[in-house]
Amino acid sequence: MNGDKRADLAVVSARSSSLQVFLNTGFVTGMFGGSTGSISSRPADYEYRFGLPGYGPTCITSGDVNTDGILDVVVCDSALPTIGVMLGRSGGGFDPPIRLAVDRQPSAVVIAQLDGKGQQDLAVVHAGSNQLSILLNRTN
Ligand SMILES: [Ca+2]
Ligand SMILES: [Ca+2]
Repeated sequence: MNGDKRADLAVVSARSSSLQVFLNTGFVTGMFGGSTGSISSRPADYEYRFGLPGYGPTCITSGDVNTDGILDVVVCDSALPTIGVMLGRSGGGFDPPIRLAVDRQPSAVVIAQLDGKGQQDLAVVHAGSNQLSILLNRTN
């Protein structure tokens, strides 16, 4: 997520209504916070606050949605029938979420090419219904 070719960790919390990114330091014993620490005991390298605590995101996935070579994330919103696409910034971090309407209580999302047209599309399942939402990417 910082372009150094080392896989990093991004987590969301509905309770604190936040997205946190922990960068991979590249050392096995020091990866994600050190051999004596834990992920939760280390401050995040990047944090985004969505709004009211308790109404935050419940799932996250990553991929390059707009194919600009920078990793993006897509989060499920626990309170609204939406998902949020957060485009990665070249210098690190993410833009505020672009909210897309789906069915109630989105609970998992995947980024994949679903219609064979080359762009990354989104598929969403919901805890609040038996619907599958497919959002096809129409950007050029
Ligand atoms: Ca990295
Ligand atoms: Ca991107």
